[in-house]
Amino acid sequence: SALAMDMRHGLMHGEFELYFQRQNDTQSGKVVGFEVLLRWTHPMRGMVSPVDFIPIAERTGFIMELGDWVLRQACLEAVQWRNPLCIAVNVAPKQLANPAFPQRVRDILTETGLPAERLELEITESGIIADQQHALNIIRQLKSFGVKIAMDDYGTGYSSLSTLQLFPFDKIKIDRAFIDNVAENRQSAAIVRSTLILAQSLDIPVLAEGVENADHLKFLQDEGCAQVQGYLYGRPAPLSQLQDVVNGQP
Ligand code: G
Ligand code: G
Ligand code: MN
Ligand code: NA
Repeated sequence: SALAMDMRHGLMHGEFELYFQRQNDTQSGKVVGFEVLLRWTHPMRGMVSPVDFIPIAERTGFIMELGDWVLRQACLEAVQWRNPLCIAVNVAPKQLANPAFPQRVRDILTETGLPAERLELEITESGIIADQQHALNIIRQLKSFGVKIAMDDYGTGYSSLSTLQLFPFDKIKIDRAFIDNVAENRQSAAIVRSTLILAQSLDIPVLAEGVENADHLKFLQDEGCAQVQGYLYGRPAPLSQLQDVVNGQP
């Protein structure tokens, strides 16, 4: 498609940019890291959402190049910060399935000098269900050199108990669909609570996404959710707007 061709051209011409969204400790309120979110400003169409271009990049295979660029760029940025905050980078299923992926990540860390402990990779269930053993093997390699693995969009897929038991996740990110109405909707509240209890029994910290207001935060504080991310703390923003956070007094 036209958009697929434009993406290739756009990557070479600097049309892609990284935005960063804070992740905060629920109790102290302190920033602990950022999720890295890709943005594309198309010369004719303006801002194109990743919801629209990531699926195309996945279909065409361009995600391999694009994902590589995101990872490298994010590490290059983060290594320059005065405050050694973590970065969480989204990894598409096709990237994760690539047997060369762990070595690629390792090379990027070596090239950029970012300590592996500062990098977390966010993967979705669709990235691990096709071939569980293969995915597990790749995840183990990544973890062997210190990279952390987060389960993204938790609750939207099968999210079965066996998935959580089989995969050595360092974090579970509850999808924002469940946080949205957590204060009013008993079903959402029940899902969030049971996820927190389950994660606690497996000793995996939980981050809640889409925290937009004080009611959301209060609920998550009361229920013992470790980390929060959402508009209450900050929208995804370019690094130029986050200088006080990454380079200021910690
Ligand atoms: O930034 P926003 O909340 O609009 O992102 C929309 C979707 O695009 C989310 O599901 C997010 O995970 C995905 N996304 C954003 N940046 C990247 C990226 O660099 N790689 C991949 N694979 N997905 C991304
Ligand atoms: O799918 P993933 O969790 O990777 O993507 C996160 C998406 O959620 C991004 O598109 C980001 O812009 C969006 N987002 C982040 N915080 C909030 C929030 O508080 N409310 C809403 N509605 N969306 C959010
Ligand atoms: Mn994510
Ligand atoms: Na998510």
